[in-house]
Amino acid sequence: MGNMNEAPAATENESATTDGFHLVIDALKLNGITTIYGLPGIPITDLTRKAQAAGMRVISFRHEQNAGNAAAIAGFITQKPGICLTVSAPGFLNGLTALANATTNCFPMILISGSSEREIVDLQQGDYEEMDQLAIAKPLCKAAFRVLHAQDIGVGVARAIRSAVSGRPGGVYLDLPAKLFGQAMDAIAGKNSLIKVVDPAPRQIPAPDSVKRALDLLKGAKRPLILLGKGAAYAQADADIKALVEKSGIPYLPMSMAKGLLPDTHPQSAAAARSYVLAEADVVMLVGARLNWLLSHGKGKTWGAAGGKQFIQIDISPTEIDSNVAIAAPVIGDIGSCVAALLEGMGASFPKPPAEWTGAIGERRDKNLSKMAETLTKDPSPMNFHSALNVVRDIVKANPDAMLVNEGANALDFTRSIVDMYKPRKRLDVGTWGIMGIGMGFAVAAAIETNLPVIAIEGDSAFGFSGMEVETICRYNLPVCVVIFNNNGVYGGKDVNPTGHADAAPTVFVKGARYDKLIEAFGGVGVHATNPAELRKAMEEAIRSRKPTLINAVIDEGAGTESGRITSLNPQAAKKK
Ligand code: ADP
Ligand code: TPW
Repeated sequence: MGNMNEAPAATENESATTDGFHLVIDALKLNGITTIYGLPGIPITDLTRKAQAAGMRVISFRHEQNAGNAAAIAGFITQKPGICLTVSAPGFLNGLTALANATTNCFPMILISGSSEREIVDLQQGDYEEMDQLAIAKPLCKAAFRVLHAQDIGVGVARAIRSAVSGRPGGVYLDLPAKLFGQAMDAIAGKNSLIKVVDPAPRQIPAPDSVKRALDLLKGAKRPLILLGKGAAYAQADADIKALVEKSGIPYLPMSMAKGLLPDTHPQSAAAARSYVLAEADVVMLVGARLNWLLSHGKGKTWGAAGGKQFIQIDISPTEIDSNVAIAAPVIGDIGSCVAALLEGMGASFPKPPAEWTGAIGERRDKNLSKMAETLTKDPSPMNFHSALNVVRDIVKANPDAMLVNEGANALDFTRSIVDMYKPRKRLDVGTWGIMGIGMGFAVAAAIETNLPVIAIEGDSAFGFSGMEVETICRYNLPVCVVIFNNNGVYGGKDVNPTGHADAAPTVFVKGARYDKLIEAFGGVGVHATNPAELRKAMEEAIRSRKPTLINAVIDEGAGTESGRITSLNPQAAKKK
């Protein structure tokens, strides 16, 4: 006999409620976010399961930092905030490096972390993984929010999305206490509480007088130069940027992640005459690039002794202007709108730069390129960076759609200068901080977001920071080809312990390590390559087969220099040189 007081079996009533888990998932999906990069555990394990059940892609990592880096670079590639999901305290902290790095690099991402209960945290009563995460995240990101009630999830997610992608993009933290997930609410009310963000990154049209000021300055220049930064790559205004460069006839330099915005083989590229143009230019137009350390702060020897340079700066952030040197003509707006306005203002008869300037650049460029070509043809044994990168250069040329991830010191600097890029947003690297550890996270996201083959050129030290994610690459069967430039240590492997003690020198690793065996543990393809022919064959096969591959490329342990190209920032090493 049924008891009338018994809880009813699944009825309409039950299906008419929703909860925190589902509201988070629905809020993300409503805003076109379909992938979560994360790592499960209390209190978000069920969120990962339910998200997958709801049709989202949930990419599970082995360490949150790598999930965070994946989310950040997904944001850079897609202009949608990449989502990183972590557990509380330790998982949250593991994700923070990536969140801070995203903010520093202007990549939109949202770190969502489960957290302990406010009542216990605030009284410091020692909850499981207790930590005041919101307070800790705040100084490291653009914005930070906490949601306490299920009915506020829609607002919380909407605010997080807007904060990440509007204006200068960056990292956002969203704190979701464990209790929130189980909170039930009426399904219709829940649905109505969600917000589909309208125009999340509104265009910002530059003021017409700022555009005119910039054009007047450019017109009067004798030695103009355009500098394209990763902000220009992010903006996805590729056709207009190309038109601006070509219509003006002005030589340009791409910053590292702006390589390929125009093909590196473009006749106006001054990359092979970089120091000459930086020193000699009289008017420099920055397009989505900051005058930070990567550009010697816009002053000093790099920029020529004479001084008197004038800058035009296109940026979405008005407070970036004058950050290092005076900017004569700021143009504030989104790059798409600014470049379009400049193009329009140029009209049909914009003067081309003087031939003495473009001619002098051309001469230096040709000389440097032929010197480089000569170096690249040498075939020393063991390989050096040049002979190995000559192979990578050919492979990328033959596969211009492939995504290239790059980290290390020498492995980074030589790859940047030797491997030409042909298409926008293909080169993903250590960015503004020169951070090691982005490699495998970036590689996973590049594959997931684009489905294109990914080549990761990694210093052996750099690889170690995220190396365990080769399991992730194998698990999702991603078309990633990791090439480790193995020179037995940080910068190289030649240091010795001066005391004669058995401990290795601090920069030296196990000699002759076989990183290729690592991926074999997970069913991937491992290759040990000791010469350019073996490297070429293995890379070609990896791209053809799309199988997870790790190539251990043996490089002369004495081939690099300490700190690569930034030895000058390392006074001790500079003295040794
Ligand atoms: P790089 O390292 O390549 O020199 P930075 O990261 O230093 O580039 O600079 C990127 C700049 O681009 C930042 O100042 C940022 O505010 C700006 N930016 C990013 N996205 C946009 C955009 N859509 N429109 C205008 N400026 C942008
Ligand atoms: C998070 C300092 C800069 S470059 C580098 C380190 C440790 C590794 C260089 O050796 P690698 O490359 O990768 O083998 P190569 O080609 O020169 O041999 N911790 C972090 N970020 C940085 N930048 C460092 C340490 C560093």
